[in-house]
Amino acid sequence: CAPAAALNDSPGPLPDHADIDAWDIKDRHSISEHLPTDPYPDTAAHYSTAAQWLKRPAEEIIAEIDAAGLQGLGGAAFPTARKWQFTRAAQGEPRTVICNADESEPGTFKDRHLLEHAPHLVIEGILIGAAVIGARQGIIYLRHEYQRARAAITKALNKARADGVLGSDAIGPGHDFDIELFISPGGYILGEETALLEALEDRRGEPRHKPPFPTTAGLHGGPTLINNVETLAAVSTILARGASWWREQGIGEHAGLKYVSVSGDVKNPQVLCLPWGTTVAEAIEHCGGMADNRDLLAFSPGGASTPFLPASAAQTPMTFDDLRQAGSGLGTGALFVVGTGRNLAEVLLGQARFFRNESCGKCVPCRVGSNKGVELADAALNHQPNAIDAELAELHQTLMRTSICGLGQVALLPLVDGLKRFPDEPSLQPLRGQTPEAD
Ligand code: L3W
Ligand code: SF4
Repeated sequence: CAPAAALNDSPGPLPDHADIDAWDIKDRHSISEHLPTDPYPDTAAHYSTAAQWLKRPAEEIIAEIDAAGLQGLGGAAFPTARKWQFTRAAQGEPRTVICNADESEPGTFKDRHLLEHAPHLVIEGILIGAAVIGARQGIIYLRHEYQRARAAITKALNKARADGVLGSDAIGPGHDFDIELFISPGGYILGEETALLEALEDRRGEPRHKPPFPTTAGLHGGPTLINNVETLAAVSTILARGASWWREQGIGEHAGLKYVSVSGDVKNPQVLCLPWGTTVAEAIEHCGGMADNRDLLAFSPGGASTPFLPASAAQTPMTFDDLRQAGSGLGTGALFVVGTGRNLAEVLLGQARFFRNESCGKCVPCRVGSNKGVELADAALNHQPNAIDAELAELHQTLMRTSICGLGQVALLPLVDGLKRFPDEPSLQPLRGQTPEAD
């Protein structure tokens, strides 16, 4: 196991090799420094929310989060208040809060923005979570390429310790609490919550079977609260401004605000903070519209795990329910925009390749099936057209039913779904045994 002292909380020298930080959207496009949900324009006010709420019963904190309607913003939308309630009610030690900052879903970079620009909001969310579940330790589990975020978190943690926010009696007399920064050993699957626990316990980072859920049996077998970066930042904001304020930020019946990473064929790829209920078309407009005079061909609203929808669905509000009903999902809120003139089949194959490459190999169907799907599609697209749509659909069903974790369940989904949803797309015809010209 990895004792707290062994956890890596020193940023060390920044490497000079090319890494993800070299891809700096701030350098290429204007991105707002202003964080619309940040309730603390004055940095001296940081942690005042925690100071007030920690005097109140934990049930009131959970009730306020519940009233705000907050759902997990890492991709799965599990009700946050329920997760906090389950973890609080679970018996056993050690009790831990983990911030999942291993943001790796393709097209997703909103957590990076929050960590770099508002680490105190995230730390405050962890602190409040710790008070609610009675945790003695907190961990920020960070994607290893996020060097600037690492520096920002380290600075913020040191400041919080110096100010007495973390450390002795942090969440009440006799209740010490501190937060360690742990750098993920790397690899997409290590952000899956149970693989993350394995890595923290110094084992090979492979997903565990669920249940039991981390709420009852997480790190070293103890109750563990694992939330995404944006979820924890939203908790601080909701408690600072109130659940009613949060609900009013949404459009119509939708509640709250959502950070969205927008990339692809838009003029200004960027992180947006949008009212819930904003449509896909409006998000594209916020980014300056389509780039290079292209029209919208398709979009994926929530990362590589969520199927592409056609341009005709662009008026769909960016909410979990609306996008699910439209046949896709909000996922991590990573809107990937594809313009006309692009080869959609290659985009879909690229997603399947990503999951094939990132499969940890624990389940045979995922390891073998994801590779088989990629090889079949690659051969039909790049060598000889072949009617493989039915075979791919069957393979996907097998992976859906037999994979331990979400990766295997979605590895072939965008490709299989795209074949059904885009019957007239020329680039996909080779997967139906036809050459594009034959249409
Ligand atoms: C207690 C129960 N807890 C569920 C908890 C569970 C987890 C959360 C959601 O995958 C998805 C995946 C990706 N008692 C519980 C319970 N929980 N039932 O609720 O659980 P689950 O299993 O629905 O999802 P997950 O395994 O956490 C997350 C999708 O998100 N995704 C992308 C993810 C990528 C990132 C990233 O790069 N940061 O998040 C995009 O769509 O496919 O389906 O905490 O323990 N009865
Ligand atoms: Fe690993 Fe794939 Fe199985 Fe997930 S589904 S545990 S990624 S082999």
